[in-house]
Amino acid sequence: MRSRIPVGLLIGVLVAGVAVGVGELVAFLVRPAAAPVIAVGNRVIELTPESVKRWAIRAVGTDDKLLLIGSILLLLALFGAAVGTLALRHLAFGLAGVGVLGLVGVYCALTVAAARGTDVIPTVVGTAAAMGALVALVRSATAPAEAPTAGPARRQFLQSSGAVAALALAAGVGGRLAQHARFDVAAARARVTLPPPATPQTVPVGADLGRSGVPWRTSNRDFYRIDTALSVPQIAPTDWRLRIHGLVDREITLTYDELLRRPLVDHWITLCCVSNEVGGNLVGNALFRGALLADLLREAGLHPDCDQLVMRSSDGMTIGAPTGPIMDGRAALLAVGMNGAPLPVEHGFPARVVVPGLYGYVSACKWVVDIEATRFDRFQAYWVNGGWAPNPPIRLMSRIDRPSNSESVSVGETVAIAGVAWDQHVGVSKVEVQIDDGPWRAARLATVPSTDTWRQWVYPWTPEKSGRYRLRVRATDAGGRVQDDHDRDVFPAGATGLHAVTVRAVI
Ligand SMILES: Nc1nc2c(c(=O)[nH]1)N[C@H]1C(S)=C(S)[C@@H](COP(=O)(O)O)O[C@H]1N2
Ligand SMILES: [Mo]
Repeated sequence: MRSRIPVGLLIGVLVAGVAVGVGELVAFLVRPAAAPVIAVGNRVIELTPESVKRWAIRAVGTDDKLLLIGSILLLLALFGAAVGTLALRHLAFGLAGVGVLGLVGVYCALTVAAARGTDVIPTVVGTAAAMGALVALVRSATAPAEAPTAGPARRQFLQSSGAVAALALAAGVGGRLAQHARFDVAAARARVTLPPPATPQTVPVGADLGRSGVPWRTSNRDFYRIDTALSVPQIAPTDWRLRIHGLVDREITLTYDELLRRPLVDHWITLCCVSNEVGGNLVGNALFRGALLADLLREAGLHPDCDQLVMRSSDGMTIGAPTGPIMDGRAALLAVGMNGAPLPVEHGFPARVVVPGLYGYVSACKWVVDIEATRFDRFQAYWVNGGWAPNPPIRLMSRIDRPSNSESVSVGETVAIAGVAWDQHVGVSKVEVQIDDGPWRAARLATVPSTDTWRQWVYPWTPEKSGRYRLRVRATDAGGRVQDDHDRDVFPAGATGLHAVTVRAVI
């Protein structure tokens, strides 16, 4: 063989594939979060500076997880290719390279939040299998020196490569399927029947303006998803426990059945992410069903000096919520249902917290398993560690959903400019629309069941001549405060500024 480099590259990529594939297979015996790529990915998320995370969310939105996994696999293939070429010269160096990679995996599996000792097993076994594959492939590639002709030797090497590739693929795909079969809680979720709420709620009359850009109710499928979970936590309802402890008189441990036996309420709540840009869609409105968190905390005998509730999810997320809003009588829910169904797994099944008037990162802990009553001066939760404000109020915000940016409209024809505005638990009293630099004109508002939701608005407008128009919107809250028009970044306490779209009127 003249050039050995392609052979080395191929060997390296295959060996990396074996590590990943066998790791996935063994993760079936441990748990999905222990799969090497997932463990490394979760650790990378933790170690990535907040500014890079924000850039990623802005650049690719909710595809950030795909981007991360793709990058890890690509890096792994590149590193593998280097190791493969090295191994053809000195097998020991190649093996050392695989070992280094294994150590990185072990480090990640052991140090990631909510790690368990057994999480290293898939990485260790995957690394060992990769070393075995490396030895076998290097032997098969170097044996031809003694072979009579290059032809059969080459064929033999290609055959071994093919076998290794098939093995890696089968282990990976099989492992993933087996993980799903063993750990997925979709079936357990489907068996759950939620008890009805004390007072059933429907879509409030007049809440849906119909022609608005987005429906009043965001369906579970369309509801934005923001979290750090590379593999969605799978918690069977029978295994779920919530422990309430810390600055309380009596610790409480709650099971799912006990939670369902508590009085449940249905409440429309608009949930919003602090990373939502002006005009963005990281906001949704759903009918949440749950038990009042304040009742539980009172039963536990919450101490008056507790000003922060630190909520932990099964995957080690920490979310610090201010105690005040949770105890002030609003519908702060330990939620089990969303739009009439048990919480979707991606949205926190079996249970999560939702608090009207607080951003998700300071309240809405999904897959919650632990609530510790503590103080802001004693504990800094995950996002606050990354520099986000510890306890910011939700920003008064309005958005134009229709027409969309750069849409064409017809001269002389009336278009419904429509959208939503929100300032949860404060309320929106007025929405105004401005065409170019014209006067601000009041839009028609839909009725709302409470101040805890967004409010749809619509403003009919007839462009009179052709050309470009800039449409802007601003809201006024229930206290008469007009929306801040100063442009501010989402970091560290939520974006401000007015949403504008440009349309073209044509004849
Ligand atoms: N366990 C866990 N809960 C979490 C998060 C997370 O990363 N992990 N993200 C929070 C953030 S930043 C937001 S905005 C909301 C989003 O909830 P959703 O995905 O149901 O829309 O969940 C919050 N709860
Ligand atoms: Mo968020």
